[in-house]
Amino acid sequence: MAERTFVMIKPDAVRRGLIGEIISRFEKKGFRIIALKMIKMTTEQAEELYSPHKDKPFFRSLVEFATSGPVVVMVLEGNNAIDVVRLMIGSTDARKAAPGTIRGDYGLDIQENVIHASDSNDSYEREYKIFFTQEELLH
Ligand code: FUP
Repeated sequence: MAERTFVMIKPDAVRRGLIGEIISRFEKKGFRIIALKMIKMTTEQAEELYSPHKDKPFFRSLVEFATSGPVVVMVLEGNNAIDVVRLMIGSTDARKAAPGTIRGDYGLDIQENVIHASDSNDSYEREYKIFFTQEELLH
């Protein structure tokens, strides 16, 4: 079933020059890029993106990290995009993420963990609207 998901390449991965490597994996897998841009997100956008974690002890530090440099945000479309992209990115804690996953191959930290992807359709609907207008979805 064609489905959409929201993906963000985090500031650590942008700083380390991994944008191309990561986008390339999604293209080779067969996903269609529906929207794509590099931005420096605002504190308000970061707080909204991570609002499910607003009561967690790591929330402020997470918002600071997310706003610490440019990120690349995108909408991908393909069969079961939400679950497949979650499989491709691997476990939250990059130290424990399986080799072969994006976090497993490129990360070594639980906070600076390279990439974000929506974990459900409800998350997708909430998250992409923080960064894109309807007009920016190009298919
Ligand atoms: P994920 O969906 O895999 O990105 O993970 P979560 O939604 O559980 O967490 C969101 C972000 O919070 C993670 F990307 C990293 C950060 N985090 C921490 O910084 N510390 C923690 O103990 C757990 C998560």
